[in-house]
Amino acid sequence: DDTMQLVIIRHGQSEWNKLNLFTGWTDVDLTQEGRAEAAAGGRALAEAGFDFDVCYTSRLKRAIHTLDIVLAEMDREWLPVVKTWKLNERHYGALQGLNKADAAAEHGEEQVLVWRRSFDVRPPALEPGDERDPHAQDMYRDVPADELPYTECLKDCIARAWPYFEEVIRPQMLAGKRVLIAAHGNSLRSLVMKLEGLTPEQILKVNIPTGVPLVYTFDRDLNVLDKHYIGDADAIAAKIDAVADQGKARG
Ligand code: DG2
Repeated sequence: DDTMQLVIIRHGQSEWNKLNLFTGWTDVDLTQEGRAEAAAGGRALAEAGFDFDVCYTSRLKRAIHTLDIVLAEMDREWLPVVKTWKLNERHYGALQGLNKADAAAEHGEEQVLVWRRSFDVRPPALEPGDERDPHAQDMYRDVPADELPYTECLKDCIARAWPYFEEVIRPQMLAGKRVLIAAHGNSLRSLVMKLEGLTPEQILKVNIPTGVPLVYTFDRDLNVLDKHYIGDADAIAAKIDAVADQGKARG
C-alpha cells in the first residue's frame, strides 16, 4: 500500500470550553463530558480497526488526558507518546480567561471573529510579568525565552506547529509509522490549513469539533486522497456549529 494515514483529534470538552472562555495556553483539565467524548473517540477508532505506532500531543493536560483516554480505550497505553509545546493551542494573549459571548457583546461579533479566526491578526498581547506569562511557568523552563509567545495569530501558530510536523512527524509517516495527534482547535487548524493547502479565507470557516477523530489518507507526496471524521455525521455537524457559535453574543 502506497498511502499514508494520519489521525488527528481535538481534546474533549475542557472546563473552559464549558464556561465558553478563551483558553489558549491556560492549562485547564477536561470536564466529565470531555472525558466521555475522548472515550467515545477511542472506542470508535478501535471499532473501525485503527491502530497506531506513535502519538504526539501538546504540553497541556486537556490534550494529554484525551490521548491517555483514547489509548486506554484502544488497549494501547504502551504506545510511545511525544509531548511538545509546538502542538500547544494557539496562545490567546490577553483574551485568555475572557468569556467569548461577553467579548462579542462588548466588542462586537465581527471583532471576536477576527480574534478567533483571522489568519494574521493577533489578539492583544500579555504584558511581560503577567501571571499568565509562559516565561514564568515551570512547564516551559526548557524552551528558549525568545520562542515563547505573549500572543499568537494562526500564522504564528503555524510557524511553530508546521515545521514540527515537517521535521518530526512527517518522517515518521514516511517510515511507515501510523501517527495519532491529540491537540487543540487552532493548533489542529494550523495543520489542516497546511495539509489541505487552504487559503486564509477558507481556513476562516474551519471549526474542529471536540473529541472526534479526523482521518486523513495521503499519497507519498502528502497529497490528500481522503479526509473523514469518524462518527455520526449529524452529531458532528452539530458540534462544529456549536464551536462556531461560541463567538456569538447571547440572546
Ligand atoms: C480553544 C479554541 O482552544 O477556541 O483556546 O479557547 O481547542 O484548546 O479548546 P481549545 C481556546 P476558539 O479559537 O475556537 O475560540
